Amino acid sequence: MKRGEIMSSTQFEIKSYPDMWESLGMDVARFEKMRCVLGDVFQTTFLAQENRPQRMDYFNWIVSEIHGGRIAEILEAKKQGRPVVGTFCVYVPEELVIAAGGICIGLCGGSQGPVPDAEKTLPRNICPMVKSAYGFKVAKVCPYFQSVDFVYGETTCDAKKKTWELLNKEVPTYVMEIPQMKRERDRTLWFEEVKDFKSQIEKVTGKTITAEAVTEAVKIMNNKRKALQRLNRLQHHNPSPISGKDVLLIEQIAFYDEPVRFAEKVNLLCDELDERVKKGIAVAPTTAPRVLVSGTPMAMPNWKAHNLVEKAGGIVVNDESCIGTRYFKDLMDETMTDLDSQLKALTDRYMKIDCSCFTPNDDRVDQVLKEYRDSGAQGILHYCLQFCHTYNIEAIKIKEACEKAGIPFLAIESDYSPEDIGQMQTRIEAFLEQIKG
Ligand code: BJ8
Repeated sequence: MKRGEIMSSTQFEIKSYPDMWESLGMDVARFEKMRCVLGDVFQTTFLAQENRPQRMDYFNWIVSEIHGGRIAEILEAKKQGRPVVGTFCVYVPEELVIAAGGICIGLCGGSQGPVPDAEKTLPRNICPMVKSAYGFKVAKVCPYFQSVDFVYGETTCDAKKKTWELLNKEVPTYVMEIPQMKRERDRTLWFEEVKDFKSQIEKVTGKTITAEAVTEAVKIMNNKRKALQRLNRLQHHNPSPISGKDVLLIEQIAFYDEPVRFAEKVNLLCDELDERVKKGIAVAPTTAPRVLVSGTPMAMPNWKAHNLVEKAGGIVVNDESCIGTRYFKDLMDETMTDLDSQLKALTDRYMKIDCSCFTPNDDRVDQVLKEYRDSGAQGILHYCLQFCHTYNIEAIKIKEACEKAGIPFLAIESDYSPEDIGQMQTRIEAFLEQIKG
């Protein structure tokens, strides 16, 4: 199967690369089983949708090669001496990795599979995203984890920052301190951390990051973010030319794919969506309840909430999370030409991200309401991963703001196990009924 060829649901499989996985020191037998399960879930969740845009074929292809073709590209880059850096948070500035000629890969775990492996060491009552990611590494069932030169964690939440100390025994793990407030003194600290991040990348790679390289990297990342913004605007159209599930999938792929190619493919898809809008081709009727999903990020393959909303006849029209708008809503100033100004502009750009680990974080409440209005949503589903205290508590403020504005609101706390699907389905169906009035 060549990239971009039309792929029917019966042809789909996630490709197997046992020799490559063996060479990466993976548990191949176990990973084979996970590959098959993922392929089946992808087929029923995505390929069974009716009337999908044809240019989703590229993203299907990426999923089919997610453990092979993309890994081969990464290993080839490594051979050329380009650094491969794993990250877990959108506060870590990708631009500097790209400026060093490197590849940045999001390693957040979105699967229940390796959670029991993590629970042999980590407490059970912490965030599933952290357990999943750690489990992927200790069980040796993630080719990305096995391919990175080092990982860069951060101090956003307690579960993450303490897990980095353990992860460091498995793979070199550096940590960026993210302050918890946004005062001038916090900006000063953050700027120092951005400079340290740059120095660390230079030290590990033996390369000096120049202002010219940063300029180029900023353009690459801005173009990628602009493409995602365009997709987000098209998703807002009523009737929607693309499902919320497909948009989520693309947003997840953004953390794995090569950024220039990815932006080009997203723009090509958006051209098709523009045509669909003109012709009135839609994936749901105008009467379908329109839901904005807000909260904790959903790492691949966490498609649970979107799947339930759309199976129940609703449509997800916006993702206010770090997989969604928090990742791409802010662009970087491209006018800076010296390194000091560039690093300051990078600090400013990243400080705009309104994660609940900050206090106060009222900008996020305003942003959620803004995205609600911009997207033409009719209700807000606050999705929180279990044991994520900051998002869970911040949901109270979002709920209060929704009550004040008369916006239907539903808060769901979930993990990656299938056990709560029935209960979630009932609550989501009732929520959609409430929206319909
Ligand atoms: S900027 S949302 S990517 S920290 S969900 S691991 S916070 S316990 S993912 Fe996040 Fe950066 Fe914030 Fe975004 Fe901890 Fe909460 Fe789990 Fe979280």
